[in-house]
Amino acid sequence: MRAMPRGKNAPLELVRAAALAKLPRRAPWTRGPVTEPAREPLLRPSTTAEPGPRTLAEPLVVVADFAAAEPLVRSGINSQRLVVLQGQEEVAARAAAERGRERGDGPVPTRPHQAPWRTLVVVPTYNEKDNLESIVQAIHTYLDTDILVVDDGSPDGTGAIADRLAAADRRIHVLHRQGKQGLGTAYLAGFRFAIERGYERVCEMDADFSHAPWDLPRLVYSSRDAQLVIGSRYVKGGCTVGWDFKRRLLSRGANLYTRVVLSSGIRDNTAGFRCFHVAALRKLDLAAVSAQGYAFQIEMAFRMVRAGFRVQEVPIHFVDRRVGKSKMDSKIAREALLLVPKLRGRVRKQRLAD
Ligand SMILES: Nc1nc2c(ncn2[C@@H]2O[C@H](COP(=O)(O)OP(=O)(O)O)[C@@H](O)[C@H]2O)c(=O)[nH]1
Ligand SMILES: [Mg+2]
Repeated sequence: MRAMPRGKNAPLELVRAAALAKLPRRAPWTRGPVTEPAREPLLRPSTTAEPGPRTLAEPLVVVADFAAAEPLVRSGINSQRLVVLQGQEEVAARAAAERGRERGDGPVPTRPHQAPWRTLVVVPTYNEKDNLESIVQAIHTYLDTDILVVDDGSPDGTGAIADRLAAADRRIHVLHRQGKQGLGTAYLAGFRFAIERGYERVCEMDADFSHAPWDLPRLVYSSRDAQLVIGSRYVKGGCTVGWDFKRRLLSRGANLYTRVVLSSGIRDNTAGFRCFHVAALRKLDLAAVSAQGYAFQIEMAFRMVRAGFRVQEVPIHFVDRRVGKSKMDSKIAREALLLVPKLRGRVRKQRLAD
């Protein structure tokens, strides 16, 4: 095992060594950036799932901290292969990550990372009974954080599972709402909860493992200088895995349309994996947010940009849900189509950032 470099350049040396040793080799005649194939098998973050054989064969890459991890992910390294030390001892961290990968749980840290801010992760649920317990467990494997489940009276009993989890762990909270009221209003309820209870960061994350739990601490750590961090599929190093052509076209089309109409500079406007500064949300007029469905993501990102806040996109591999059904429907798509052009006139430019 390689010894940890010492001295003031230690983190840099570590990254450089790791990068040089582990970057996929390129034939000299190939052009363009070094990237791994987008469609590599998912190492599914569940104790019951089988680990992807190719992913396991690829060596782990050790980096000193989350800041050092980002350039590697942008260069095409799957974050699933990253052992981010962030204070952990290297030998133990590598061993824990290796064991985690073999179990199918990803590059598990020796202990959950501690966010430097009081953080709440909001997980909206509608019929997620087969995902909820394992996603909550997976989140807590990677990040010691509070979690708020916002359940819209799921007919499959997800709400009762959430109550059981909350009763066993003080970090878990549940908000029950009457009937399916849409993703946007679920997140707004989560934001209000975060504001009222004095959290400093609030994250959005799906319950269905589309968002890798090991990417959650990356988002939170990246929020040091950005009031909104977006886990982005459409920046260098990001991708979607497992979606059929129709779903890819819908997402790409929605993002292209939004980019052209709003020209806010954001590439993945519909992404649902995010970290906000609660202080920034306090300054926004949340009562004015009109979108109820997925257009909510477009509207929130645009409002943040218009208010002068810094928005940063970090690449993620988004993986299609493993169990349960998508709640995406034509009504949700129509809402986005009609709302986007209105946002330009409706959301005024103002300087709310310090
Ligand atoms: N509370 C609540 N959660 C929702 C609603 N619609 C979707 N969700 C949740 O939002 C997340 C994203 O939805 P999903 O169906 O996976 O969308 P997709 O990934 O775009 O296909 C999942 O955790 C869903 O359970 C809703 O109306 N209310
Ligand atoms: Mg999903």
